Amino acid sequence: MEPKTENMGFIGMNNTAISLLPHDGEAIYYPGDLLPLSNPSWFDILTDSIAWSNDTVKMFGKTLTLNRKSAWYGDPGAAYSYSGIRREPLKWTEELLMIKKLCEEVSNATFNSVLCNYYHDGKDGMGWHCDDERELGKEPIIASVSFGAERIFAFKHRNSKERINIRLEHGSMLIMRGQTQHSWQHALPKSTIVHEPRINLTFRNILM
Ligand SMILES: O=C(O)CCC(=O)C(=O)O
Ligand SMILES: [Mn+2]
Repeated sequence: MEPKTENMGFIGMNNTAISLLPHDGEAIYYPGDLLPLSNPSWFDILTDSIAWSNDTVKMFGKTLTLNRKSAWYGDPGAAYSYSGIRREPLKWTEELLMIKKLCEEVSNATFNSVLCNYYHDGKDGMGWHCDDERELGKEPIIASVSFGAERIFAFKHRNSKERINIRLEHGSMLIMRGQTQHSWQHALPKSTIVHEPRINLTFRNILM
């Protein structure tokens, strides 16, 4: 698989990728047709090859099991704690390493881990949050790749409450960097009109 790196400029250069945030961070959207991930078979390959388990969150001292499924992969030692739960990484699969390499080429950054999320349909979503855990460092770079059903992804500025929505299509990539995780929250809102499943992979770099 040879990624097409020659046409990955920002909007204003050659109109191939879209810069979403007006200030306080950078979020660049690469539509699926810019990347070599648009083959629909990617969805089934990832569904079958990732060790999905039901996601859990700790709330008011109780552990709740969510419908959404997830998995955490990475280099040995790249453990991640969020929502009060510490996760040790599973060993990289061939497919995840291939997608990681593409993310590194597009973002010019390196990643040592990935959070995989599986949303059965529009009833599964993710609430407002920032990926600002200490182990991600001061200005984390996160590459988010989506497969399957198109879903709206929303940003909300922490102070001004400005809202920006983007439809994340199959085979697309969203790169967040700079101040994004400090100044903007993001969410995957639930939807009554989405009946198909979606997979999202967020590649991260855990400081070790
Ligand atoms: O599913 C998505 O597009 C967002 C996932 C996300 O924000 C996360 O895993 O932190
Ligand atoms: Mn997030």
